[in-house]
Amino acid sequence: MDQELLEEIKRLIIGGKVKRISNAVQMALVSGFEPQTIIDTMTGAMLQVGELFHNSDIYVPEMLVAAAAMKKGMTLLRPLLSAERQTNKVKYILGTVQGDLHDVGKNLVCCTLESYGFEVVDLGVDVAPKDFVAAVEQHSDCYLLGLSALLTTTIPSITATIEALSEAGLRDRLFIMVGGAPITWEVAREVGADSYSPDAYGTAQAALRYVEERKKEEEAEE
Ligand code: B12
Repeated sequence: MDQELLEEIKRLIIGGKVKRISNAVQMALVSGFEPQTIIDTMTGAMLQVGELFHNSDIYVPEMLVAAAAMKKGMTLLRPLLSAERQTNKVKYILGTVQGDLHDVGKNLVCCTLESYGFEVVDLGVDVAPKDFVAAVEQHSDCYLLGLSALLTTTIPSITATIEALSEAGLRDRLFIMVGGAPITWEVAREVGADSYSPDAYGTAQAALRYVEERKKEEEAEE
């Protein structure tokens, strides 16, 4: 298999070449690369984009087109993940809280979780507490929830969401993770979340760790 095809996908994501990404992904598939290998390549490229952005080597428009290219590639690859992974997935409800329209980081978290085998229920941006409650009620088998907030002024929306979940009697069944530029471990504790991560990779690792712990506890109880 031609490794250069993966290098090309990486370059297209970093360069935000939305129109050319589908063709490159198709070529990699035809040449025999597994969908997961291509997803890992795209995730690696997006992590590099995140780093370039944080070092001010690229700016918002470049980052947004890179994120769009990743999203386009994922729409092709998602249906191709193995049937076992499609049916045996752990769900993760994710959304940006009320009043907040930032979604680049949330989308990156979404793609990364999917690439690690989670089935993400993406509620989008500006999600009201009652809509988080409705989603958790609807997906009664889901115990993972991620709340994204990029504005200091929308941190209270996280608190309001967690309070609404408590009032609905749903809080205790959930492992709630929070993230976004103004969030720290201290903020996470203050709002009553269970976990925090500064990036998409850390989010996936923390979710995987929690799922493992939970499985062990369930096995011990049996
Ligand atoms: C792009 C951007 C925008 C775009 C958003 C486009 C979009 N579709 O998302 C636009 C132009 C629309 C925008 C608007 C505004 N913005 Co703005 N924006 C940014 C900017 C430059 C980048 C954010 C970003 O995409 N980062 C890149 C991604 C990859 O990183 P990330 O979002 O942090 O996500 C990572 C982690 O945080 C984590 N993560 C994210 N979500 C989650 C969730 C969970 C569960 C977990 C565990 C982890 C996690 O993983 C992600 C991937 O590694 C930031 C500055 C900055 N450096 O952060 C300002 C910034 C967030 N914006 C800011 C402001 C003030 C605004 C506006 C109010 C401006 C205005 N006056 O209109 C509006 C508000 C609109 C609204 N109601 O939401 C301020 C916020 C200040 C503050 N502390 O409150 C910032 C910090 C800029 C600044 N320095 O002043 N913005």
